[in-house]
Amino acid sequence: EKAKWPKETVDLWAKLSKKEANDIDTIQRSIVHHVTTTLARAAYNMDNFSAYQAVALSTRDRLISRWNETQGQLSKVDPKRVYYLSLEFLLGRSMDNALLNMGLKDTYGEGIERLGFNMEEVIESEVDAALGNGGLGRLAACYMDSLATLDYPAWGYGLRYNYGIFQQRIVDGYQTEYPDYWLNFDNPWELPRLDISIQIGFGGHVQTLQDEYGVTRHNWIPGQSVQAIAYDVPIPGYDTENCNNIRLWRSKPTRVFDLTSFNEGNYEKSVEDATNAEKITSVLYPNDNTMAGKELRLKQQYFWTAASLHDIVRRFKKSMREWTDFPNQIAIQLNDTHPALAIVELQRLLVDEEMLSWDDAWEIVIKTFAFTNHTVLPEAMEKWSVPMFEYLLPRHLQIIFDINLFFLQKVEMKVPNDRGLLNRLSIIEEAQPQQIRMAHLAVVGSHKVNGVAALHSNLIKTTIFKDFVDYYGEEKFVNKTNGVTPRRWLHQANPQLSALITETLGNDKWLKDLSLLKGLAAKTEDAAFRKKWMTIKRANKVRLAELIKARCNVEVSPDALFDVQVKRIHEYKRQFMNILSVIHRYRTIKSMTAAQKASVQPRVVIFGGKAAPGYYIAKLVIKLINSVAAVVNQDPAVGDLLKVVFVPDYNVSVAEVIVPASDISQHISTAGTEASGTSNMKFVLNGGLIIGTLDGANVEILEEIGEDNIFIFGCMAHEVEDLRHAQRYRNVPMDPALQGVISAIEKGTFEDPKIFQPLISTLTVGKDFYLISADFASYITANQQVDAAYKNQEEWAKKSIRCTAHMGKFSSDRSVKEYAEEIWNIKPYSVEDEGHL
Ligand code: H53
Repeated sequence: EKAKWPKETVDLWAKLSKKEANDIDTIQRSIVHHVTTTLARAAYNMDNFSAYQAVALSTRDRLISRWNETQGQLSKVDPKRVYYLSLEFLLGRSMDNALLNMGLKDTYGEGIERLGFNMEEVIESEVDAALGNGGLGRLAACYMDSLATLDYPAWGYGLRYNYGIFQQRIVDGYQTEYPDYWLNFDNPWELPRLDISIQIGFGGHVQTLQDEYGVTRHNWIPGQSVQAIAYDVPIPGYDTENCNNIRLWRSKPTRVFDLTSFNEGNYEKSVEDATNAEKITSVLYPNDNTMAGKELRLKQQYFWTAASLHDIVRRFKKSMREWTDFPNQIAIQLNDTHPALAIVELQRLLVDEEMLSWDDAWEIVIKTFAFTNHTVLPEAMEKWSVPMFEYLLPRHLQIIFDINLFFLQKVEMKVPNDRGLLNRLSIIEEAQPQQIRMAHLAVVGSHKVNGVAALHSNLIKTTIFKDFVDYYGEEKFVNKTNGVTPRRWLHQANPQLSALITETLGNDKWLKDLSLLKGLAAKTEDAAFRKKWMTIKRANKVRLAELIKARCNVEVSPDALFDVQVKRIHEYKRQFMNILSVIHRYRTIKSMTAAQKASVQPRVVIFGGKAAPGYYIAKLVIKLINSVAAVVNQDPAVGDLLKVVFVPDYNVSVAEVIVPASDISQHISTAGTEASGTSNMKFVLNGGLIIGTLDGANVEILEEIGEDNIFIFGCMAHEVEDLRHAQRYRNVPMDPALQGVISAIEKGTFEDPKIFQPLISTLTVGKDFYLISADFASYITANQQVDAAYKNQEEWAKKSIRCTAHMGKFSSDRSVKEYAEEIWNIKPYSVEDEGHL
C-alpha cells in the first residue's frame, strides 16, 4: 500500500511519526495529557495512583516507539533470533525499571515533582506483575533485561495469567492465600494484539491416510478448540534504543465453537465451553520445584507451546526461506521441561502440515531446541500419565512414541541387548499407568542441555542424565551459571550504593560491564570510603525497619545484625533448620547472666517466602516461625538481643527493599539440592555477606570472593548419600543441641506442641532426609563466626566491599552472552536511531 502513496503522504508520515522529545516540558505535557484524556481526571481529583497511571501511560508511549522501531528494523534485517519459552516471567514492577533503562528517570522525577507528586510514592503505587513462583521465573525476567541491553534479537513467550502467584497473608501465624487479581486496574505495560489470534486444538482423533505417493500421512482432527490472543510486553534495554518483546498468550473461546453449540440449541453447553476456554490462562500454578500433575496444567503447556510455535513458524514462512534454514534463523530455549511439548509440536507441524519427511523434520527440530534443566529434585520432575495425555493430545502421543522408538533403536545399535539401559533412557516410564518423562523428551529433542551452576551441571551428568551422557557424549551437556541483572538489583534497588560506585569508579560503565566492579577492591583500605559504604547500608536497614514496622508491627533496631532468609518455603531450603537455630540462640540467651548478655551480638532474624498451598509441612514451618517470633519478641529477658519477623507476601518489590538491607543472608540448602540460587548473587552484589552450604552457585561465589568473605558450613554434595545411609542404618544419634531445641518445642515453649508434631517427625532418626541433624553443629558454629565477625565493623566493612567488588561474574549479561555464543549462535543487532520510520 505504502508504495502507492504520493511523496507528500510518505513525508507527512515520516514527519509525524518522529519520536517525541524527552525534555521536561514535553514530558509534563504528556503526563497531563493522559490525566485529562485517557484517565478523564483533573488536577483536583488526582491521587498517587492516578499519578502513577498517567506517568505509566506516558512512559508506555515512549516504550512503544522504541518497540516499533526495533521490531520494524528486525523484520527487515531478519537476523537469527532466540525465542525464550518460559511458563513464568516474574517481572515485578515496570515503571522505575523502564524509566531507568531509557535514561528518563530524573526528568520524569522532576516533572512529576513539579506537578505536586513525589516520584517514590508514585512508583510505590504500582502492583507487581507476579507471573512466576520464584527463581525460575525471576531468572527469565533478568535474562530478558540482559538480552535487550546487549541488543540481542530475542523474544520471550509465556502465558498471561489473570491471577499471578497468590497473595500471602498471615492469620494466627498461618499462611492464608488470596487471589492476585493483578489486572483489576488495567495493565499499562502490555499491548493487546487483538488481531493476532491463533486456534489451538485439543482432543479429537487422528486420521491416517495415504497421500498421492503412497506415503502414510496423519491428520489430527481436534475435538475442541480455543483461541490464543497475543499481549505484548515491551522490554527496553539499558542504555540502548533496542526494545525486545515478551509475547504472553491469553485463552478465549473460539467463535466457531460457541456457535455450533448455540445452533444446536445447547446454550448452556456453549457457555460452559466458553468458560472452560477462558480457564486455561486464568491462574498460575503456585508450585515451585514440585510437579502439579493436573490436566489443566498440561492444557496450559500445550496451549502456550502451540500458540508460540505457530507464531514463530508463521514469521519464518514470511521470509520465504528453505525449511533447512529454520535452525539458522531460529533458536528456541526451553526454560525447564514446561515447554518440552514444543519439540513434539514442531515435529508435528513439519511432518503433518508442511509435509517434510520425518528425518528431515527431526534434524531441524534438534538443531532448533536447547534445554535448561533447573533441578534434580525427584518431586519436581514432570511426568504425564499416558491415558490423560492421549485424551488431550492423541496425535502428539503417537509422535512421542515414534520419537522414542527411533531413539531407542539407535541406542540398541550402539549398545546391543542392554534392556536395563533402554528402560532407563526411555521417554516412557513403564509404570501403571505409563508415564511420559518430560526431561527425557527434552534431552532427546535438543542439541544442548545445560545446568544452571557448575556444581549442578556436573551433578546432572552423574545422576539424572548419566545414561544420556554415556550415550551422546559429554559435549551435549554444558554449564551456564545463572546471573542477575545489575540494573534492577543494584542500580534500581540500591540507588545510593549505585551512585557511590559510579562516583568511585569515575563513570557508570560498570552497569554494562559488571567486571569493572573489581575497581572497588582497592578502596577497602580507605576508611572514609568504608564509612560512606556502611552509612548507605544503615540507611537501607532503616528503610527495611520501617517496612517491618508497617507489615509485622515489630520494632527492630537498624544497629542490630540483619539476618535474612527470603525464598520459597521448601524442606530442601531448610528454613526449618534456621528457625531451630533461632530457638537455640533464644535458649542460650535465656541461660545467660546479665554480664554474659552484654557481649551478645544483637540480631534481627528476617524470614519471608510463600509455601505452595498444598505443601503441609512447608506451611507448618511458617507457623513455627510465627509462634517463635510471638514468644521471643515479647520476652523482656531477651529484649533487643534477638528479634524474629516473618515478612508476609514476599515478592519482587519487597525483595528490592530487603536485599540492599541485609548484613548476612542464609542460603543453607542441603548440598546438591539447590540447583543454583539467584538471591545469593543479589545479596552479595549489594555488599551483604552470606552464610551457606557448598551448594548451587554458592560454590562459585566462594571462588570469586574468597573464603574470608563468606561463611561456609555443612556437608558436601558427594557426602550426602553416605550420611543418609548412615543415619538410616546405623542409628546415628541426633545432634545434642538439636535435641535440646526439640525438647523445648515439645515442652510447649511455643504454643501447643501438638501443632508441630508432624514437623518434628521429619527429624526422627533415620528419616531426616535433608540432614538437618548432621549439619546442625557446624551451622551453629558458622552463626557464631558471623556474630564475632560483625563485632569488628571495620573488618566487616572491608568484607562487604570485597563482596561487591568480586561479583562481576554473576551479571546475567555474562550468562546471556554465553548462551548466545555457545548455544544459540546469535549476534547482537543494534537498532539505528530513527532508521525505520
Ligand atoms: O530455578 C532457579 C535456581 C533454583 C531453582 C529454581 C527452580 C524453580 O524456581 C522452579 C522449578 C525448578 O525446577 C527450579 O530451584 O536453584 O536458581 C533458576 O535457575
